[in-house]
Amino acid sequence: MQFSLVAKDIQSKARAGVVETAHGAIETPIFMPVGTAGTVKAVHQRELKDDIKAEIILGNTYHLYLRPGLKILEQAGGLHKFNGWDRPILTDSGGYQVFSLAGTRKIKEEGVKFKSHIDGSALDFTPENVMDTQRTIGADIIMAFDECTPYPCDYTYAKNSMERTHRWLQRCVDRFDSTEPKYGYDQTLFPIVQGSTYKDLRVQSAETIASFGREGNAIGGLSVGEPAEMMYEMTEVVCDILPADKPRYLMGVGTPANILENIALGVDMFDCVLPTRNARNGMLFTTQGIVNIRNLKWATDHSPIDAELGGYVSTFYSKAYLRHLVHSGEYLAGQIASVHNLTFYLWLVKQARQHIIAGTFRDWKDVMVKKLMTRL
Ligand code: PRF
Repeated sequence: MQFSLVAKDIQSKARAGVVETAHGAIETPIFMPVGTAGTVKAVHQRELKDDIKAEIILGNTYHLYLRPGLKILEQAGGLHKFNGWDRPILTDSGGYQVFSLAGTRKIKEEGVKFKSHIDGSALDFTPENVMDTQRTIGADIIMAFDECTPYPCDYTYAKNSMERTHRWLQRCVDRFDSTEPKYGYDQTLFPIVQGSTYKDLRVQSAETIASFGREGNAIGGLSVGEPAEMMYEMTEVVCDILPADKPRYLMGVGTPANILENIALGVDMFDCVLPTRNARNGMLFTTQGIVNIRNLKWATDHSPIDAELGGYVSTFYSKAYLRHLVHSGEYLAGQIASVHNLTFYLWLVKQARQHIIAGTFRDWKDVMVKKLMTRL
């Protein structure tokens, strides 16, 4: 993997860059649609490419390990071959899903023992086997096995957990560096900064993570319920320490405003279920603000979902029609809303990139943050 910086904003810490992987290039800042189980819910690969213009998608080790399982993924020749997405893929390690989804779990130095959320069977994730699993899934970028602490989290727990995450990282690196890719193309391992909402822990963690000298770095443990200002404070502390010549990935963030504010602090990559999950509940992110398409006020609005955004579904279908589909419980509602929201998220980061290159990012961002979070 290669990263090159294309431009730096003069008014903020925002950057524009290019990440090159074995499955093609990604222009940063970028948003990665979440495809937990090897599918971005309700969206065809062709729509992801042609309409949404996604450049990289995310998969989850935890879900893919449970279903379809490693045997089938290996038979297929990896996840790219299995789902037909021939562009870059990043897999999260399970370090978050185990803590958010799994039932009873026991965290030990060796790893985490927990029960499957599907059939209750006993599972055991260790830094080593999570590296092996991600080798088999075959993502271009794979993530270290970490613990994402909840918010709030007491200092002692956060410190002990962070230190264990660092020890787990050493084991991830040892395993990853002593194994080969399974399908003939390179993979790269990103470590994850933790440290909850404590500045001194974030500094320690960022310094430790940077010292591993990997090709990219991630920031975890944020957007777990803390106030947005606290998240920005932590992101800034961490971005100022992580090397400038490597991409920085903020995991599981966020709203359009969160994304723009974190770009301004030096983050390059994002993922979040928000655009797709909220789409399935009738919440649309548009260039004019937030639309709850279930509201009566849209019943007679025959204008396009988002004329300014452009793109196929957002200009072809009207708000009134989409509202009708939602109220009728039609499958197409979730499909249209998901494609729309993702098109919007990809448009947003592309606009950010263009403004960074033009040197107008911060002024544009300040206007957009207010506009995009207005409820229409
Ligand atoms: N760790 C991992 N995945 C994540 C997170 C984390 O801390 C988060 C936190 N927002 C989202 N996804 N491995």
